Amino acid sequence: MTHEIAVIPGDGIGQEVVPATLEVLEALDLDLEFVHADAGDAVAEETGEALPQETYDLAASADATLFGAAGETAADVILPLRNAVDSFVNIRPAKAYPGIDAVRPETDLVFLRENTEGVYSGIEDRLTEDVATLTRVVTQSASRELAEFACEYVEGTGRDGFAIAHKANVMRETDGLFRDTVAAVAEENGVETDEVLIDAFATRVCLDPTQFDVIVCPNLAGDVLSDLAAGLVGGLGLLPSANVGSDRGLFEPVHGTAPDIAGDGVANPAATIVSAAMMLEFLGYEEEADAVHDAVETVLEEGPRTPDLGGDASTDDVTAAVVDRL
Ligand code: GGG
Repeated sequence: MTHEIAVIPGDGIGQEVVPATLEVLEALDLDLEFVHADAGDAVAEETGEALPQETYDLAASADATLFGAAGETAADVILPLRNAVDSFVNIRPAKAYPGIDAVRPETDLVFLRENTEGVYSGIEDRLTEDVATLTRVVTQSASRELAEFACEYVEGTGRDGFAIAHKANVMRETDGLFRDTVAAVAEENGVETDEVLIDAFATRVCLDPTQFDVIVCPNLAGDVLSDLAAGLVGGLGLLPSANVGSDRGLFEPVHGTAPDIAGDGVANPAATIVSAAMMLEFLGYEEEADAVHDAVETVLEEGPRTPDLGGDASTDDVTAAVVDRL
């Protein structure tokens, strides 16, 4: 059966790491049909629309989407695209790789981030020149869907349970509802949970990341804390992610457009290649997904490495080495 993959590089280094990842996928010779589409700052400048309707429709109908990075138009691109694939959870593993100079080489975390609401609900107003407001939406239904997924995830991956990261001592209604709902679903499913305040988590994870394993958190917290975890493992060039819905998924590196190096040909493709491995697993190509993971892990350990990891290799060098390993 052919799987249709929407390919949306977006902006900045998305234009470099996504083509690199396609080279890896093509080397596997699977029954994948790649359909290319545009979104982001450049399209917005040209057409006035950051996310053309045909790009949205493609993501909504394809079996999976491979996305690169969003820049200034992130709110108009990545948030609707996650809606297009009905994604209720953003899975962000943060793992240190052997041989990489990491602040905390013992780090092995998985963030399960709520992906539809919270402060990313897009409800903002400018009331006066002096005052802007934001409405933070938390629903029991979205919290429950995330929690049910988290329970299945820890059971499926043989983990002990998960931590619920929140700030319910201040955001009593919204994070209170999130915490209580997630905890109740875990209890219904016999899954153990811990609770941790988001600010305390930030300190504790830096001091000793082995205190944590799977972390279930609201939308913004998941975005910020996973970037923090990237700092522990060697940088944003290493963190993949999967936006998973019931039938579809959108796979993207955690990093953004990296305008400081965009166009230089030195972006680290590892995060996007591993995101594609997560896509392969989602589509049922488990053996190939493992092979891609292993190839990336070997290349990270033995080199070549891009400058973010202390090397002087190009995106093409790293990609060729991964393909070679495969
Ligand atoms: N590939 C990730 C990306 O484009 N990040 C830019 C960004 O601002 N993302 C916000 C988010 O992931 O919710």
